[in-house]
Amino acid sequence: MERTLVIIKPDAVQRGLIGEIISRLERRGLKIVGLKLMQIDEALARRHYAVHEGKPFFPGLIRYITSAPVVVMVLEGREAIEIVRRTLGATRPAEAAPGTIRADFALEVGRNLVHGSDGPETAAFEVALFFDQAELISWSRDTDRWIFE
Ligand code: IDP
Ligand code: MG
Repeated sequence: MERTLVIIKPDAVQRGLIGEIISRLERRGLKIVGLKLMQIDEALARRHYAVHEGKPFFPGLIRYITSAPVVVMVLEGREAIEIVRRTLGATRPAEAAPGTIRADFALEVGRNLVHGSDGPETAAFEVALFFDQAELISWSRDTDRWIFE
């Protein structure tokens, strides 16, 4: 089973889309093992987005992600990383496939509502960046056998 980090970004929180976004990921069958509302400070934002440091959009990205509360969650499932990325849609909402969160609710790359880890190493790094071990719950779900073969 893989674990991946999702951030419901400030624009999604401000627009009242927390429930909609959690619902889409939850009903897909992914299991929630961590979930909280928080405000990202500048230091955390810089660590999370360190790979983008130096790019023209970096200062705006840090302002955006720290501008209002976010909801962070850890989702678990087979191939959870790729499944989440595909459920979110392409980074640029204009290029996102219809039916994805970014295509259905967003227009611009700088207000694209959600973050999902992009690979196993980043997922492990990001989960540890946002959650203490004690905040992550390993639980057995009675419906797992109806979701996983
Ligand atoms: P991802 O979120 O789909 O992994 P990345 O390329 O890793 O996309 O970029 C991280 C975030 O930085 C994007 O989700 C978006 O919020 C922001 N971003 C990326 N490119 C641009 C841009 O050209 N203008 C403004 N913001 C951008
Ligand atoms: Mg990325």
